[in-house]
Amino acid sequence: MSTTIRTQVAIVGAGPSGLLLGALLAQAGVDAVIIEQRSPDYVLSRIRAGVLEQGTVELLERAGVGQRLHREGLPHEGFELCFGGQRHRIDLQGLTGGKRVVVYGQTEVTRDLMDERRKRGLVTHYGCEDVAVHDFDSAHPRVTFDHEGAAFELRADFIAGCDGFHGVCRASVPAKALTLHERVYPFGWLGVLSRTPPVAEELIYSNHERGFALCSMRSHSLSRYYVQCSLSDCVDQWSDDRFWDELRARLDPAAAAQLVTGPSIEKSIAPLRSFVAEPMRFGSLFLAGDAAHIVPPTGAKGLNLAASDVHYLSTALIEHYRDHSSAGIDDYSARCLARVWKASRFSWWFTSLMHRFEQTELSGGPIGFKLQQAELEYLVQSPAAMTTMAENYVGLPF
Ligand code: RFL
Ligand code: PHB
Repeated sequence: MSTTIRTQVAIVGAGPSGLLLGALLAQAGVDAVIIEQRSPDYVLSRIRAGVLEQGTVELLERAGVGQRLHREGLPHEGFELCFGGQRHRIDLQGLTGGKRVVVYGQTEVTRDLMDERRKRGLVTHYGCEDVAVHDFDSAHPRVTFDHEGAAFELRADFIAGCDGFHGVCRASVPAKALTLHERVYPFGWLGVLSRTPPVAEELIYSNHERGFALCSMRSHSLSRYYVQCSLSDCVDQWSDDRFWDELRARLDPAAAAQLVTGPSIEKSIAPLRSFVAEPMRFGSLFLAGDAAHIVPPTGAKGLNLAASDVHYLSTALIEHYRDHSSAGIDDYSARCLARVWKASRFSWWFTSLMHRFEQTELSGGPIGFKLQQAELEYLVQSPAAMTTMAENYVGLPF
């Protein structure tokens, strides 16, 4: 016997997509229940994104979680490209008519959304097992799951699949209804979080013969750094000393001299992938965020794409309940995918420009490196090219 629960929107996954959707629906009086397989602490322990586009910031404000973000987030008006031993600034604000990004960790976004949900008394079931979605080709979809030893059935009008790349929602769609596009890159990112002041005020993206490096941050006293590594590497092979030496070697002499090192408080390796599943709606099941698409992190677009999906989805569902209109629901997939493909293109391009590729790749080896240097030189000398880059980095409108 299972216990039946009823809601308007069943949300699978309490990552940023699911929590943000829940918050926007709650603002409009639409009832939603979130089902998450992990614990709150586990969700909060995942160190991921750091850069929020202005559109994402505005959406978080609308969801009622803008206060701490404005207090503690670091507005960035530009970033630096490093190559040939020198740094070149990309003036985001000047090139885009005043737009900028905010550095604020995904962990903090998640924490703010969780706190808001708790304050409003909204229901999230953490630690759910055997989560399964059913009947989404009908108007009566269901989610079944086990929670603390008891079986539950959640009946809803719609299911939002916000359960990330490895989730159950996309995997439940019949293969013939889906087209999958995928590229796996032949390297990974080794990331380190350390309680040290960031090497510079702005982010540094470095193209170096030894491989890509990125200097980012979470605050004035917390740094986040990445180096391109081999896919076969494991974290144990990377002592803190080895990491700092490698990062220093990939920076310009001035930044290398400035780098403050310290013990790592988190260290992990992430593979890089471009992935898009089409379409993003199947009857009463909608996919949003990493459940539908993955971009390599070079362009800082993953979380921001999750936010634009959630904007389209929340608008569509609110219109459905408030105006009895199915227009937003019918257009959901096409509207999301138009933006997803543009961000995927930018992320792929920036990844291709900044990383060292093997000799075996089409544009790899020494000639590939030379071509990258030529493109980077062109980029920092051409206002048109820099504007294109800045426009994409701050985020296309949604
Ligand atoms: P998430 O965050 O993966 O959350 C999905 C949630 O669903 C749960 N789940 C299930 N729940 C119930 N039943 C099941 N069967 C379930 N299966 C899974 C999971 O436990 C999880 O809680 O997806 P979401 O919400 O779509 O959010 C996407 C973002 O997390 C992701 O796009 C970004 O982190 C990507 N990303 C970046 N994005 C940016 O916009 N800017 C950045 O600077 C940036 N940097 C990054 C990144 C991702 C990285 N990694 C590790 C991939 C840097 C890195 C290193
Ligand atoms: C991060 O701070 O984790 C970060 C920043 C920019 C990126 C990717 C990750 O492009």
